[in-house]
Amino acid sequence: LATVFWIVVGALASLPTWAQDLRPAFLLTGAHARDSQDLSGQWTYSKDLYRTGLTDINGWVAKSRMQRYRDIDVAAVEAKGGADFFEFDLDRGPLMAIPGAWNAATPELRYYDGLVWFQRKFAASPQPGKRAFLRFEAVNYRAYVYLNGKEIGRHEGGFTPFVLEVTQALRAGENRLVVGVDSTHDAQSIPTTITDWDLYGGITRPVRLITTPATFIDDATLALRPNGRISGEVRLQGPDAANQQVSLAIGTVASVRAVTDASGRVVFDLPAPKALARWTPEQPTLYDVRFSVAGDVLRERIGFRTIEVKGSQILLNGKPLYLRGMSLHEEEFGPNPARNITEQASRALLHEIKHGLKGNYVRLSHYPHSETTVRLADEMGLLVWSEIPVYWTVDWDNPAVLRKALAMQAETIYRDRNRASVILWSVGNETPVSPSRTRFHGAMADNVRQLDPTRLVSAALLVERQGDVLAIQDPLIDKLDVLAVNTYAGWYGADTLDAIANLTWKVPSDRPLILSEFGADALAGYRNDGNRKFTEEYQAEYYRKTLAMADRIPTLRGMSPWILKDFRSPRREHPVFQNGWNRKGLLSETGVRKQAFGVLRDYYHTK
Ligand code: GCB
Repeated sequence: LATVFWIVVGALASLPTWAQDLRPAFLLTGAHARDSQDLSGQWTYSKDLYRTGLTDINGWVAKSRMQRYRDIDVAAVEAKGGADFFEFDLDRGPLMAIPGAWNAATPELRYYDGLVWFQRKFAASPQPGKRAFLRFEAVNYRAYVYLNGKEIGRHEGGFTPFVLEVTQALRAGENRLVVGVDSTHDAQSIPTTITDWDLYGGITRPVRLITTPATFIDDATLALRPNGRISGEVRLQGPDAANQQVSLAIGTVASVRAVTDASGRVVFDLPAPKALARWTPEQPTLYDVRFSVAGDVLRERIGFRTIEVKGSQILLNGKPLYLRGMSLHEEEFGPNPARNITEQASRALLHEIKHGLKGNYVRLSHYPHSETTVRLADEMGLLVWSEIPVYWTVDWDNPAVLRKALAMQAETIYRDRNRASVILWSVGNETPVSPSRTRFHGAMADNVRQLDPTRLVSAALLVERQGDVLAIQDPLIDKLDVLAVNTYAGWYGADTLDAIANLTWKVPSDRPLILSEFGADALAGYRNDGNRKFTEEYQAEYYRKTLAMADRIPTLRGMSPWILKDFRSPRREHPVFQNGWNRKGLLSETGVRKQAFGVLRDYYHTK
């Protein structure tokens, strides 16, 4: 389709310039608390493997017959009789619950990878002087959005939100929203076609129609700095954005005012009030923060804490921290997950980490998880590692791909920078070392620091084996605050479990290290004497040996073993033990605890 340009490839200028154009046009920070209509519910759909809905434009096929996004009452046309006919009708299409991935919705779509059209009709009553926006929390992987037959925008990237203004396209009465969702990945997508998790195509997170005044608060952020000050900024958008008085209230402990500049922006910088309670995993205090201007209010729940690295220590509010963590995929408990992360589903997963394992930390792998999950982490007191899916292989030499990564990172940071729980931005997972890959990650690390100087930068690195010595040989470490490695000795490779006891680590002594992954498969209920892989005993013993090894690393400041729960992965097709599931969970897919769960819980009790 010649008219589609996902990414405008410009010359790669200096980083600050990227950082600026990477800011999405609209953010609608705090969207969950805004005046909105939730478009969740039953949508109709039409699958489109040959992409006729997109490609039959001005083509040989009559223009009208297959374009699913047309604003047309197909049944009414048919009732009239005559020459016109159509080869779709979203009004009479099958139903699917949105949000949710199509893979779990019907067996026919279990392994479907391609384009599907979704439609939702909704009533609206646009008011003069107000603006309307559609906010999608996530569409995996590409979205083509049409309102009442008009294209209103596109988005690439399966895990980050996007906001499209629809003030002009919205009409009084019934509106027809059509979204083409293309799940196909390729060598230039992020991630590429090669991962170890399920595809989960679809509108996987909520969609909302949000109404704002003509001039509104598009973004507001605040953070506690190690210098004891609270600083942040507010940005207005609209005709009256300049010279507006903005009021900020942090619960009942602080309130200040300031006036926006010509661009509608204002910076706040105030001493932290004496009474301000620090957010910690043990006491996750959140304040009701209120940003207001004439005609608009933005409400947030914000926790205040500092995070720093000093030598090999990670300091939370100035105190040394040990991360008792767990890795997590975005996939709810149950035999047929749909990546429908309701608050209840997310709470059930995080509860097992926080209370089942006595953890204080979660690695949200390998992509930004739902806003619900990150907000719950704030509320429940779990520190968060956040990453975008720059995973295994990426087209490192392609500037358009780098730009995609930076844009995805920007969308994630703008979305989550008010979350106290998020302490680490990771710039990659297990990417083989090469000069172009290191440059790529280096640009990502610089971008993170530019966008968010208040958090730490890390990456899950590959471990280098030199006899019995495990080492990190990676020039990227110069760009990282916290080193992290994935290690699988005793599972992948030739080592027996007993050999783990002989392994030693050679890592920089001046920086904190975390084990971002280690793990072994076990099928819940499969028991044996412990020598066989896939038994619960083997996995439990693997954990004992690996934890003993971890205790021998002087700079180790935490871990996020792989993984809380068995998760769907098309890579894993052993017909007895796997059947499409990666079995490295400490819990089965339905939440049954394996032996190793108790091993890790007991270990965390001692930490
Ligand atoms: C890894 C990957 C993770 C895989 C895991 C495994 O190193 O980071 O995505 O699922 O190993 O199970 O092999």
